[in-house]
Amino acid sequence: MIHPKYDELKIKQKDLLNRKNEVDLRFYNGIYDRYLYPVITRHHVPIEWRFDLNQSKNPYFMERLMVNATFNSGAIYHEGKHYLVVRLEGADRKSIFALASSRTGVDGFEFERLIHWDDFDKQETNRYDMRLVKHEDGYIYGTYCAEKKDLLHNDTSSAVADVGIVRTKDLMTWEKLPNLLTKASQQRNVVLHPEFVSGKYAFYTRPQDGFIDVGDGGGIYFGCADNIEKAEIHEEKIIAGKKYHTIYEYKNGQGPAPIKTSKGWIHLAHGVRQTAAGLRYVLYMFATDLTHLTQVIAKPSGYFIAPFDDERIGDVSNVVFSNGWTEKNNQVFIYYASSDTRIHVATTTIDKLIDYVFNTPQEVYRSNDSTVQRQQLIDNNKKIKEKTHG
Ligand code: M1P
Repeated sequence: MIHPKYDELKIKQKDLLNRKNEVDLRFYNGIYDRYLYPVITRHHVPIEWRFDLNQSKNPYFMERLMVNATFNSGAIYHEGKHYLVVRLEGADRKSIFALASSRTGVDGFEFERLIHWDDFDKQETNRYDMRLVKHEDGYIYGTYCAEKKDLLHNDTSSAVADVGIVRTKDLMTWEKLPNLLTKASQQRNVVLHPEFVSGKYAFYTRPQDGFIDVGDGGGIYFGCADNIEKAEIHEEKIIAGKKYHTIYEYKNGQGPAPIKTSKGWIHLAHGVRQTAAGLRYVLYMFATDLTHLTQVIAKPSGYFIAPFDDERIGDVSNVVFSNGWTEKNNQVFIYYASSDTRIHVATTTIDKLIDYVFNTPQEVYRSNDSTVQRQQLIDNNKKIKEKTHG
């Protein structure tokens, strides 16, 4: 016998999993569509992953392993499905990776399995924010933040962020490779480039001095490793740095691996600024040259996605963060998490992203120049209206 509450919870969850998602008509910018419902929340996590069904051991049908949040997921389109490697955070604060999939990409996501690998890095305490990349060597790689205690400091909250690397061919069995080595004391938001660069494995990195604070340098860098089995980057070159009075003034980081288009590699990144209410995370875009991968060739002004409506509230409020997107027949599905709590999707097309990145007024750094930029738009529109309406 299973506790009667089980069937009740299953029925409720089935309704949630079967719920069709719809474009959120309250929002329009012509660049992407937002959707009414998050694609994954903690309520999507199977009952069997949280409750012990053994009546004699769990007579009150207690939730034995609670889930705090589901967020920051890696994403890949593979064999007809949109797969997410979700950061599933338990009540114990530990993040674990769980695979979920959907055929539509906007609804019907169901958890399939937890992701395991041979645990040879015994210092790794927490793992999160995986980026998935189908590399031209034939493997699907995952790079993630492997966090451990900073043994040089007594403070119980001081930590070190390393870069874990795993790989798979089928998303079922995963092989752990040694962590990436670089000259920086810490790294987060490290992403593998999908193609070889002069026969090497290329990475987008984000060196940092501290666990939260990136320090004086900071920004998205690029570096290559001779091999992946013992990956080591000897030299990193900055691509996109922090800059005073921008949305990425405090720090930034590469989102998923860039998408190759006819005009350039299109990147999604997060930018962070300080406010009186704490850090604010938004997403922005830029493009790099198809052959000179460290050369930024376009950078539309300001943010691309910012927290909207309910997205503003969560465990870490005023945050949107993306480490995964999928592409299918020119359609792009951007998976972003809000406030470190749940996962949403925004949909667009490659053509729209090219138009957005290359034809949006580019970043200027002073109010005076922003005034000029907006005045030009107003004046041009005035002329168009006069021509049309006389
Ligand atoms: O809490 C917001 C985000 O903070 C960190 O981002 P960054 O790497 O730029 O410091 C990450 O821990 C991320 O997981 C989290 O969503």
